[in-house]
Amino acid sequence: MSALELQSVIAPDGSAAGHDPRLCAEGLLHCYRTMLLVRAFDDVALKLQRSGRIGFSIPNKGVEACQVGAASALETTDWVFPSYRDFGVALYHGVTPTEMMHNMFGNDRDSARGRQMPVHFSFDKPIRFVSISSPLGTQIPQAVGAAYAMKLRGEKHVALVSFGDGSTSTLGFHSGMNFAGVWKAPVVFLCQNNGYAISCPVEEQTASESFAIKAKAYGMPGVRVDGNDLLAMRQATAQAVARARRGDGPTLIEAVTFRMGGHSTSDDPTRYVPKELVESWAKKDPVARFERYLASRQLWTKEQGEALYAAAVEQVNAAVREAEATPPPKLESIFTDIYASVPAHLRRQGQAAFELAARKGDAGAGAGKFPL
Ligand SMILES: Cc1ncc(C[n+]2csc(CCOP(=O)(O)OP(=O)(O)O)c2C)c(N)n1
Repeated sequence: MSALELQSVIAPDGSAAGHDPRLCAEGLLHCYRTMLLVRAFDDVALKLQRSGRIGFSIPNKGVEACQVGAASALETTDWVFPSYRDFGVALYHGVTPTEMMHNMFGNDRDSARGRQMPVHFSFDKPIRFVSISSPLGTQIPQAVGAAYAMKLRGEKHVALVSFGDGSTSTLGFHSGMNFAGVWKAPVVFLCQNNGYAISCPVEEQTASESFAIKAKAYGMPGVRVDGNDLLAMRQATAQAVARARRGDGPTLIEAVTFRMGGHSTSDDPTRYVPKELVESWAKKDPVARFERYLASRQLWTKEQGEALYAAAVEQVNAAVREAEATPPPKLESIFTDIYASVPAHLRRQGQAAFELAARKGDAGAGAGKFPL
């Protein structure tokens, strides 16, 4: 398979004759429910942002199959080094919408206690889903280092690192790919080519004929996969994972997909994405494509799909109710989880601040806001 040939399994009409997804009916439905949960989270988060209840969210509409298909090929003992746009990977691996919502509201049950931006999840539980970093591409060398460490220790686990097309222009991508190739590290590079890096289209991101072909320069296979085809993503990731686990080294997967929403809920993509492009990708909607496949297996009807989506929205709404009712972090938590023992000068400064707050009272929500 050349680096430029697009791999797909599910035909546009939903048929996948002769393909064995290596998932039972319940496994396929778990993938479907996770995609619906991602979409429901998107819808609810947009309303929360528009009504001023959260700072922002990152839309995932259009990239659900790419993320869930890849996640479904991992074991829970494998590591994920995600980007901020990886809700499908997190939810597939057992993160709950409530845990994500605590971060979105920055409340006292957010594991970072409100010190991070929304969508920069980290989880207080034994899950191999690494906390999200804002600087693009930094997760790439981290994943390679972790994968190489597993190789040195003789562990048979794999690291999957996920990033967007824009992140291939970072130093982290080139150094990570180079080290992984040289060390034959057990890592899978998942480049989600969703068409844009904020407003920068892929044509302005690279002069290369594809992202997958960049793998050749680093001595590893590169594959281009239809990112809106859940089974193709699952198959390609499973092959890359098996190769890494065998000790044969890394693979670069370019998932060709499309971001059907804005970069974030603060963005207006209508100002730079041509209408015709949005319309052409809407016809390739990954959720509808998987529904057609499930229907061809007698696992889906329109009514069942609507009921499952309504259940997903209710699950996210329940998460909102819980997160919104949870109080903000206490001022005294400012040093919690930071130092094994708080240095004396910080303890003094903290004490002075706590005493001042006790005398003057809480400044109240919104006080001291950056004047934007
Ligand atoms: C090193 C660095 N440069 C710039 C930014 C600002 N920035 C945030 S998101 C983004 C676009 C990233 O696009 P891509 O990697 O394609 O991921 P996508 O958002 O499309 O999923 C940019 C430029 C950043 N966070 N880090």
